[in-house]
Amino acid sequence: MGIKNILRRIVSKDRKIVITGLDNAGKTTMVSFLQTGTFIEHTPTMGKEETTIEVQGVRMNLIDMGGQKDFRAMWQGELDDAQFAIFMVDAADKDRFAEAKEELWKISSVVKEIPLIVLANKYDLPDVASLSEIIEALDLQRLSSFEVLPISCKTGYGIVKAFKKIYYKMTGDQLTKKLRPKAVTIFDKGGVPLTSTSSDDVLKGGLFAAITNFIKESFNSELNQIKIEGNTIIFKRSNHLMGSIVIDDTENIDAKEAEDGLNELLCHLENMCPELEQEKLDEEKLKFLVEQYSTNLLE
Ligand SMILES: Nc1nc2c(ncn2[C@@H]2O[C@H](COP(=O)(O)OP(=O)(O)OP(=O)(O)O)[C@@H](O)[C@H]2O)c(=O)[nH]1
Ligand SMILES: [Mg+2]
Repeated sequence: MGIKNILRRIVSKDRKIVITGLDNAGKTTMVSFLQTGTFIEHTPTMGKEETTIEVQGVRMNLIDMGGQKDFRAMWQGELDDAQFAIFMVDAADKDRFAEAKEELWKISSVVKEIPLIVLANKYDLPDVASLSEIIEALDLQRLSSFEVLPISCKTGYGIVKAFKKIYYKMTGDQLTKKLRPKAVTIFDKGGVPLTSTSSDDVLKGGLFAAITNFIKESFNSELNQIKIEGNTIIFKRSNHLMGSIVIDDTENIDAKEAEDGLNELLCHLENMCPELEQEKLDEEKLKFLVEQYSTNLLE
């Protein structure tokens, strides 16, 4: 065996990430969101489930632990040879914070060996606890190191940010993000803009009008990409919606990646809005969904 083989072995070693937290916290929902880019309903995990995902050349072996009482005794054994620990808490279920604290503290000695991140889930719900309330309720300041991040495994809110953090803590490298759009706009089937999110006031000038015109025109053509005022606009259609994404030409544009990002968002919206099948449209809901999901695209 040559030196290259040995190096490859070390470099390509899977990183083991163990995901713990009370039952119903949303652990399995997060794993499936990472795999599919959208929300899927799951039944409670019996024992544990293993999944491998690849993030920028690093293979992450996600161990999704069952959170019901009977399975909690298994957590420590899995954590013993892990490289990273996630503890997930349902931020809307304040009545169970004391129970969550108790379980977290049972495994708290892991922080001496590996990084631990607390994910405060369900941040799509209106009545969630603030991060400082969670820090206090779980007594996190007493840990030698901790980090809490808000996410939603239903809408995707904060997921990329959380995984960037996890990747950095585990590898010491920054997860580079190639796609950095300036704006994302969703239109109805007729080309009427429904909602727009942008990283600055990029849509204030003539650009927004230009995008809207472009969308109308592209009905009659195969055109799905144009350049306006130093920007590239990419356009995509799903069953009931349309979307556009604006990228600065000074960025190293990977059109395929931009299209994939937009496509993921559209698939997610179609999945979350089954009422679209009945030609019904809830604009407020759509706005909220785009806002939450866009945290993964705009940053
Ligand atoms: N509103 C909302 N519901 C969520 C979110 N994430 C998960 N859920 C719901 O919470 C419930 C539990 O999700 P699971 O992913 O099965 O929870 P779990 O932590 O894997 O539970 P165990 O396997 O029993 O440990 C499901 O009904 C999910 O649809 C979220 O971000 N927002
Ligand atoms: Mg589960």
